[in-house]
Amino acid sequence: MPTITEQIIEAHLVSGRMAPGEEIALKIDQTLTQDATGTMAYLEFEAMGVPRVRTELSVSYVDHNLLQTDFKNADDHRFLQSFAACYGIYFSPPGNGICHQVHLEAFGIPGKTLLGSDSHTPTAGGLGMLAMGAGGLDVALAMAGQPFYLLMPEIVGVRLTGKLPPWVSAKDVILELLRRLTVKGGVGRILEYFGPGVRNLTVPDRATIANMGAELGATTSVFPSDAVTQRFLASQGRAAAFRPFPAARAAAFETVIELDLSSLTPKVACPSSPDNVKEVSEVEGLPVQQVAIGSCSNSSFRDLMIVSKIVAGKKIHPQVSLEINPGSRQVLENVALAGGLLPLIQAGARIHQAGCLGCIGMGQAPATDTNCLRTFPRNFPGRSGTKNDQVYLVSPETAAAAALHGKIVDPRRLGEYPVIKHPRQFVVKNRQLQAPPEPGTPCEIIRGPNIKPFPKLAPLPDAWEGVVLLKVGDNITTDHIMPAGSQILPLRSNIPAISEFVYQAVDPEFVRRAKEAGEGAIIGGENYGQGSSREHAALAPRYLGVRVKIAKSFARIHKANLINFGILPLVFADPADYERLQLGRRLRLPEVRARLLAGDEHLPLEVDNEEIRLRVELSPRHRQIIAAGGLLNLAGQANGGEG
Ligand code: MIC
Ligand code: SF4
Repeated sequence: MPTITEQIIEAHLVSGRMAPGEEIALKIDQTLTQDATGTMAYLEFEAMGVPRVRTELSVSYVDHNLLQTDFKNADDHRFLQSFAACYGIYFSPPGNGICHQVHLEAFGIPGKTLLGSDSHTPTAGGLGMLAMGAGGLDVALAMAGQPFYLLMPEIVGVRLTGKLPPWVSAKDVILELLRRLTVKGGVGRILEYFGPGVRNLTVPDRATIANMGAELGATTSVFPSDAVTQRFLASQGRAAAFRPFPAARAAAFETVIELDLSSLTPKVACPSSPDNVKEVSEVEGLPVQQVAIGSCSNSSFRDLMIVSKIVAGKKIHPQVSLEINPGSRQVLENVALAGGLLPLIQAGARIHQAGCLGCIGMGQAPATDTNCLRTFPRNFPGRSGTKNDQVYLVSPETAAAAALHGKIVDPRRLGEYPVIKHPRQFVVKNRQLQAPPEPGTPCEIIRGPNIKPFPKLAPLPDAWEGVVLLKVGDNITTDHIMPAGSQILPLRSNIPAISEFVYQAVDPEFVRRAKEAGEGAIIGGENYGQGSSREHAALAPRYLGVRVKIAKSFARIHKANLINFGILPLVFADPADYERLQLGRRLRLPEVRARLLAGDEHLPLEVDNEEIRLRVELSPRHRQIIAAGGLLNLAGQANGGEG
């Protein structure tokens, strides 16, 4: 019996062979976008000239850029709403919730494929979907009915046994996997969960685990679809969406990771990487000034209810700001109906609207030299909006314990563990989702002045010359490359403006240097470009003249984005050569265009008078895209344009 992943891939395979490392093309059933990546994705979709989306379902969520400090974000929201109506896309307005949470509640279907312009799209793997994050352009192509190309990942089985002990929850499961595997441990892999422990996890638990599989670098994570899934869908008024996908057996996997849920203890990811995992008991006593509950990894009904029960009848510590960011309007409404809101208010929590908020630095930046506990999936340096921030990632239980005590406390000290029951039936009638009008209904796209056209990108020259513009180390995140936060996020639909912030916190001189040099390269270590799916981390450097990136290895989504925008990602044949490429050195790739198109597996790089061998890990399709200067150019050529 094949794995669930293989069954879903098989049913959606358009081309290629299911052998690890081979390029495959998959039919995409559903897409999602969020506003921070969506505006660009829809501009790209519009450029393709397709009159209406060709998926079974496409949804446009507004959840990231919720602060409206001037017209920009509000204009983008209106653009997205009007675009959705014109092109057959569902629209989820601001305040309705985080895309991944709302998608679980309202749209996810076991066995379907979902492509989202957000790296946490695998959250829907908790429902038995094959859900993957991608750059906006790949999502735009999927909306246009094109297949999604990826290298067939290795499918790794995670065998769960036992049952979570009191005060230990799903976040601790994924933190344990991050401790064992690190932020690169999932690269090129899909994690499929099976074993007797699966049935002891609810769908929101599974979603938390699948969500942070993104932090392992995994392509996605997949859970079985079973009686628990059936009950969840019924509780959402969607019993008809259920399809069974029973758990695979150990024999179906070449590699199996064993994880006994009963043996787990409360964990914490210390600053500033999700894999810097310790036992909560090791950091007990550390003073805490901010506690934030929410984000796409922990903001479900259960997550808020458990916090409510823990703080009920008590007051939060006077030095702590407790921030509650509900995952969706539905969560907030159902928590309120179940009596969970009042104890939070009375304990002193600050209740915010449903959305990403502080997780992406849209407000809630912590004070200087303070410690902050968050139930979020990422704590990359500076992501909170504060320089030198100290962000610890924990479960809602550990977060609530700290909110009461003003310091990190092992939640197992809190006494009896409250039991939270999912309602058999959530109140779902107030979902504020706007279905698209019938085809042919008159509509108009509303564009604000912040929305700038897509920049023109030149094709790859016959021989390429440039200088080393920047050299960085291992595990560079897209937050380093293209920071987010309330100042920069509103510029996501304006490439010339947002490019001024590339690598801002790493090297404030980078942009000036790049502009002066005209063309250049960036040198990176292992796992270059991990984290978010933001294609701006490829497009904005490209706009500044970065045409080549040379690293020891690349993260999947970022590499795909580099290719889509005509940046050549090259890998050191000998990682020791990393030491030989210093800032400012002149580089030359002779006959690069011809060699690339001829399928050469190695390229010579001339560095002053020396030569370094670089590996080309690209499919024939990738090579054509890069030679054309980017995917939109290639599509333009195919349509008879000049490219
Ligand atoms: C993130 O968590 O980093 C984001 C913000 O959701 C990104 C998307 C973006 O940068 O717009 C992601 O995860 O892909
Ligand atoms: Fe939003 Fe944070 Fe989830 Fe990204 S990780 S989608 S910013 S809640």
